Amino acid sequence: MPKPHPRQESLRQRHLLQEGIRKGITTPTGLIAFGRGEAFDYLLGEKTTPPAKKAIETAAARLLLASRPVISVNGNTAALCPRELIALSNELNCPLEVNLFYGPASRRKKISAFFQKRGKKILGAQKTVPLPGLSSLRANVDPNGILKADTVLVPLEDGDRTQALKKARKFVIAIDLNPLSRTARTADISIVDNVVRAIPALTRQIRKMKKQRTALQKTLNAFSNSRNLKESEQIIRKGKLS
Ligand code: PTJ
Repeated sequence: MPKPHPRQESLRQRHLLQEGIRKGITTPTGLIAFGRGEAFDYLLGEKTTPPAKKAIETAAARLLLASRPVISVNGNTAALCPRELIALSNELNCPLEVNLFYGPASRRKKISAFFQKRGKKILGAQKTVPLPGLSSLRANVDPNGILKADTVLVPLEDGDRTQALKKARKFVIAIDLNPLSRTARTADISIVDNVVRAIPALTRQIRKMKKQRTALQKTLNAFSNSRNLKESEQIIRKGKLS
């Protein structure tokens, strides 16, 4: 990687995905999904915007209030921010679960081994059961993980699963750079930010809010996902807050 380079961080993320594909943990289609996300990120100034900060604060409150939170991991997030995902799951004392859209099924085992190498056992690579209302591979969930979860964090997701999770009465927190996506519109809280920034920001926020537990429900009640998404959309369309 050329150093220094004005687009160094972007090159770093692309390189991580390229490596993910080489290791067999990321699907080649993940590059296309990332490219779309990168375009939105460019328009958002490649920063965690004020509406994203609000969504992160609210997501932290909900994750601290949840009785069985689970963090879903796919091929892109495994490649982009594995250590950050482990730190978040340790901070919350909740499981990571691999859940993939694309085959082959062996990719689940590779992702599980990838985390195991970093000292973290994750769910979703052993016995799975179908989540009702979903025809894609994403329907395969761990009976002790997403199936029983009350809150699921879904970074970089597709709309169908978010809808299926909602139908299964889960509280869904999404991280998606596209404020117009079905995922962003269906989730209860959508963080319009790059996972690479959002996951560590969420961990920091949880650490901070653990000390002020009483305000959690108030923070959650004050949040409107549709209003927050509109604010992100305004930044993208007009380059400023509404
Ligand atoms: O590993 P798999 O098989 O589960 O597949 C993962 C991908 C991401 C390929 C799959 O879920 C997929 O095709 O996703 P979509 O439907 O293309 O949606 C991806 C969404 O994530 C889009 O709205 C992108 O804008 C957004 N996105 C891409 N990169 C990032 C992102 N959001 C946050 N951070 C990113 N780095």
